[in-house]
Amino acid sequence: MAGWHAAAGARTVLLPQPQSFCAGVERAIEIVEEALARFPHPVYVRKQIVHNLHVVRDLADRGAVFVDELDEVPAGATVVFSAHGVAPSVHQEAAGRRLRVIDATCPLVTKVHSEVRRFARRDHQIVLIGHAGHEEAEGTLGEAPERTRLVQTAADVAALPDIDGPVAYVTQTTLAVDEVTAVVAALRERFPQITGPGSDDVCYATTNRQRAVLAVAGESDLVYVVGSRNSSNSVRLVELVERAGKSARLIEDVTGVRLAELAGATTVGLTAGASASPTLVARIVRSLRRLGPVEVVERRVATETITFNLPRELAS
Ligand code: 10E
Ligand code: SF4
Repeated sequence: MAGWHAAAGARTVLLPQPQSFCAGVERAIEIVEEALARFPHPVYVRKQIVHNLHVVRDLADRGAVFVDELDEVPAGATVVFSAHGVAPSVHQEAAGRRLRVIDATCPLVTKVHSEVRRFARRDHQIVLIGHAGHEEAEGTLGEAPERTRLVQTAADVAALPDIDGPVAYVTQTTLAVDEVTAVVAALRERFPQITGPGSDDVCYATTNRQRAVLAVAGESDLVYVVGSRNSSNSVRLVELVERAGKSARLIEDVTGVRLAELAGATTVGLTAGASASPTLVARIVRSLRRLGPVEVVERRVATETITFNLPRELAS
């Protein structure tokens, strides 16, 4: 194999923990599995249930039909809403079409939607820190579109118009903690009276995966992050490692591993975003073992025990 000799040799693989599936993703996958088991097929899923190619392919193989918009779902059929959440207008459209809806929105995303509604009821103008075009941001914006503005950076904050009256901010759940801190600081300077969420909107899983990858980045010659391109939390992990001055690469699975970059990389960090399965990580470790002896070292910064109940429609 070309490059095999250069890449061969003993190496250490550092596995930051936590990594891989979070509670919201596990719940969303289980919701589709349960819907497939209980309801007449086809079971439709609006958008990717989570932003991972392998998860989507696997559920599609088992009968789930992924669609972009509700008008692709026949009246009366069952449709699952993705873990990223939807705007109220999507719920209204589904009700109008007499669809059986099973909502796989992560409860921690639902919490952000509730904050927006609460601020809106109190007549606040709202700033959402998030990424334009991302499904979670679209859904959250949809709670109070007439009074919510989206910003991504401190420069976006500077470009905001003056706002009369009370102002509040909320955030997407999968942002980089250090970036949110910078944008919130800019918001506080611009709007000293601004109120925020009771506790941070960046969720426990995002925070833990970021802390964990930073705990191994310094020692790693290269860090692989397993995840799909459209997975915000996975991309944030890559950027975080790069901001720490180290090399990182997002790979979909073992096929993304390049022998050329492993030459001289005797310590490799290996993590996975919240929507990437741990089996993808295990396969990469197995393939690295074909290049020589591998010592796997786990670095755990937190233990996650959180689980979420299934929605009412599937609870019994
Ligand atoms: O692109 P994201 O990181 O928001 O989503 P993902 O599907 O890769 O990971 C799960 C995160 C969710 C559902 C958003 N809170
Ligand atoms: Fe929920 Fe956080 Fe996982 Fe998103 S990343 S699904 S908010 S637990």
